[in-house]
Amino acid sequence: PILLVILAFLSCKEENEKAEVAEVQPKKPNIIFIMSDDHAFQAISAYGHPVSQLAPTPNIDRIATNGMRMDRAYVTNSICGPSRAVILTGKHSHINGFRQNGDRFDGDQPTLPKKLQELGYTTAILGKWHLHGYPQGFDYWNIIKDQGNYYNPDFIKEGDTTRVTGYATDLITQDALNWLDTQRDTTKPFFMMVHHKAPHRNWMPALRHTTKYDSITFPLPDTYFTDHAGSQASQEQLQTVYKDMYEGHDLKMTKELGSPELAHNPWTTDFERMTPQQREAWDAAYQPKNDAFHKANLHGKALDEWKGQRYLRDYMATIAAVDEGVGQILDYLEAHNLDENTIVVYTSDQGFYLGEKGFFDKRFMYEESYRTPLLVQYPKAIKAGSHSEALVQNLDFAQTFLDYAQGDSLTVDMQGQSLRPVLEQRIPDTDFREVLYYHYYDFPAFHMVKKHYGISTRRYKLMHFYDDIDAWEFYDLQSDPQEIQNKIDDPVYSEIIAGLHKKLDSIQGAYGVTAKEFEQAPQKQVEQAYKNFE
Ligand code: SGN
Ligand code: CA
Repeated sequence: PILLVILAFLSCKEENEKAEVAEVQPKKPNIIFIMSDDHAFQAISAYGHPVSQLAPTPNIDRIATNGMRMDRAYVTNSICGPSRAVILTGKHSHINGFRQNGDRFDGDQPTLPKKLQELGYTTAILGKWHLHGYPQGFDYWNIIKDQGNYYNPDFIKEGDTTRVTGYATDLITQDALNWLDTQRDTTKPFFMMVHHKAPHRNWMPALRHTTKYDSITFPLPDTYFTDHAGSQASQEQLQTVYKDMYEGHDLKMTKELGSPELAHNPWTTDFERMTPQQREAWDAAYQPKNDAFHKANLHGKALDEWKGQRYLRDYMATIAAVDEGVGQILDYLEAHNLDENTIVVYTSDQGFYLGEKGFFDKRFMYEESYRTPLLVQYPKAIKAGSHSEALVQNLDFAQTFLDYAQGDSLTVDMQGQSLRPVLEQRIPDTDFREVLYYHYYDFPAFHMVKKHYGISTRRYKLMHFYDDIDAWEFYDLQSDPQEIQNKIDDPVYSEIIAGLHKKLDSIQGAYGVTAKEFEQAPQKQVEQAYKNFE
């Protein structure tokens, strides 16, 4: 017995020593950053929007249950490439140089993954890249070429492009699981960016999900039909569901009863890439519903509403595979005891319209596209089931991850703020940030949303549309959350608006915005673009 006591004492001592070592040198957290493309917060059931309640996302919601749901997360520039550049650099578009899709990312500049490598991390990026050039700062990368395709997409790995048979979302999830399981350097903490193509246009669900929501009638927004009074920029956009979607490519409508042949389908590549077997399974799912549509012989408002339903069914069904993939990654972490020490983030490169104001796509500084979903779990430090109303931005990710990776010695040349005090509920949400800055440049381009910049506070929003227009808009989100009453000329708000102008000037100064940022596109180019996209 004495021997047992001694042994027990010794092992206890050893445990204590281990614990001490662990305390002195805390293990750096792993980071998994899962970002989908164009995933509206309205389409994540943890956010409670009625559309999502009919098409829940149980696995994405697990992150909210395990951690924090952020209700006021925004982007700085609501479009794909620019959002990604902001996340990688922690700097606004005018500083990182990537203002609009089609720009080329200067990969030589300092970035989050490079910094994490310096701090001892192994890093990987899988899926959508969309910044041209190849990724730097990643030990492993396997990216989708350009926008990518849902079926049999091209992947670029170490410079080689290969068409891979399968469904993009599943292929990206599988690659993530493989990297975690067999490829990463297990002696190092890891940073993995999993960037889905889904649910980007043209919303092609996996074959197993093509009829998933056919029996559901989704609620269309109150503003689905609107005249956009008060917003010239909204009147002149080209992203209205029932005007600008292509009947074949976007809505998967067929030309006539009894035929699988698609109606207007200007970019044939998405469907042409399918194998004959995939196409057969697809047609077997879509032709009966398209035939039913032809028989119904809809017109006018009924047709516009039918298009809204088809859009939402496909959009939500495309998310189903993303949700399953998130579940598989979370399961993997739990099965391998990695969940406690891993920060898992779920977000989108921006928000998206599910028919609000009649829109699809993004770009505008209105809430649906300006806001982005943001869920974060990290059992060690973030309280399960918590939520936050702090005004945060995709600009903040880099500093947040570096803060967790590096601790209090953090000094970086970036423009965001670490979210750590918010995530760990160490400060009231209202203390985090008062004003957010936004600037969208991608004009003339797809959907013809005009260039604009602006600021938002917890309650108000002021924006200026410029280029072939010079129009200010102001909204009181408290009385008008749908942003349909532009109150820029309402004397009731004149003092508030004057105060916002001052804040706008000062935040532009603080972020280093110069006159160069407000250059106009040549008028001829704008006119031509309206013709091209109409
Ligand atoms: C494509 C889409 C557009 C979309 C842009 C930018 N058309 O051009 O609808 O706005 O991408 O999206 S598509 O029919 O070819 O998909 S982004 O998310 O990459 O910025
Ligand atoms: Ca996007």
